Amino acid sequence: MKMTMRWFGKAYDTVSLQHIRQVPGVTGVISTLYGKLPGQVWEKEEIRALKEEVEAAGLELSGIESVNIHDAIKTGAPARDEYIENYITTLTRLGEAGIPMVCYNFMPVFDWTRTELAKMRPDGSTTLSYDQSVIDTINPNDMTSLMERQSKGFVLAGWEPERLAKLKDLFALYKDIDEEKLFANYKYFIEAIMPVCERYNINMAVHPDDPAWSVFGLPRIVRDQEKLLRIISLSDNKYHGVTLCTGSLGTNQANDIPAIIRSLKGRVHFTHVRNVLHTSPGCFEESAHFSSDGSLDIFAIMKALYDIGFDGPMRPDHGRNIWGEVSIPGYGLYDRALGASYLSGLWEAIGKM
Ligand code: CS2
Ligand code: MN
Repeated sequence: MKMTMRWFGKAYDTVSLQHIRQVPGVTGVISTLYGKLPGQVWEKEEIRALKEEVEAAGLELSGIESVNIHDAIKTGAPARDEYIENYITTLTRLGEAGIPMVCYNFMPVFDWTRTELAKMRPDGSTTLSYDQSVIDTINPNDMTSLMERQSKGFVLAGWEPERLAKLKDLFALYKDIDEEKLFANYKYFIEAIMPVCERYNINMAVHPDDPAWSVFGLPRIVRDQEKLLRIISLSDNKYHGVTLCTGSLGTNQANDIPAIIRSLKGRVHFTHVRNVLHTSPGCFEESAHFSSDGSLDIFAIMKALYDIGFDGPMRPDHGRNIWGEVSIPGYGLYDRALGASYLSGLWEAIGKM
């Protein structure tokens, strides 16, 4: 396992590479070209500059999160081949730069979905939370403004205002898309990109849907053991794998995450480890990483990862905002640094057991 932290780039992040470098055990960052829209080709020069900047700070660029997938690909629209070509060009350039892993998701319209971005916890920290009853009563059109209102002016990954401005058209695109069609379109995409991944040794790591169920009637397929195994079976190629995000899969209490990890041996290419606290049915908040603070057994999760020989990048996922820190919601320095240290500590202990 390589411990990393997510970094959004100098222009967007409140956390610097120098800060990340000082978190014990962290050797790399996971980053992206944050301004890119799904479907846009990444320029060689931009990739090189990002890599050099990270390396100049004494860190490794351990992977990209995310290279987002255009909705034409997810819906199988006529323009998909053109967008797949663009995706392959970007992967080729990332491969030439030696990037070993690319994270992406296959969620229709909305990426991660929360109803509150700064819910106050008893200890005075704030965190991201989700309440299904809020989602059930609002119009999807209001979702973007709900998020925007709470974003404190920061750009939220996966919530590109340019894309979501055309929400009506987006929903129209998905009108006839059910789970089966999504699987078929996914297979078409993954088969098309595997040769370039093989050529450059790029592990592709699909991120689970968050929360792990359908929202606003849109199909979601990356959400439990059965579906993850079906996704893996779309291609025998070992470069086709998953981002094991415990916080996303853990939104559904029926998901046995250690069992899921064991069933995906060899195909877990990236891990996001964090905890969630279930407060009532359909409601949860993001707790501190410690097992004792949430509903997940983080030790059992780390043990399962250790047992399957996981050797890819890991990162603490969203953290709470603590000690008065103002940051991109979920992406402050302090709580993620505590999370990274806790996870590194568990890993060392498991190794010595
Ligand atoms: C998620 C996603 O892990 C996360 O922070 O909230 O935004 C994730 O980065 C994407 O779904 C991956 O494409
Ligand atoms: Mn995640």
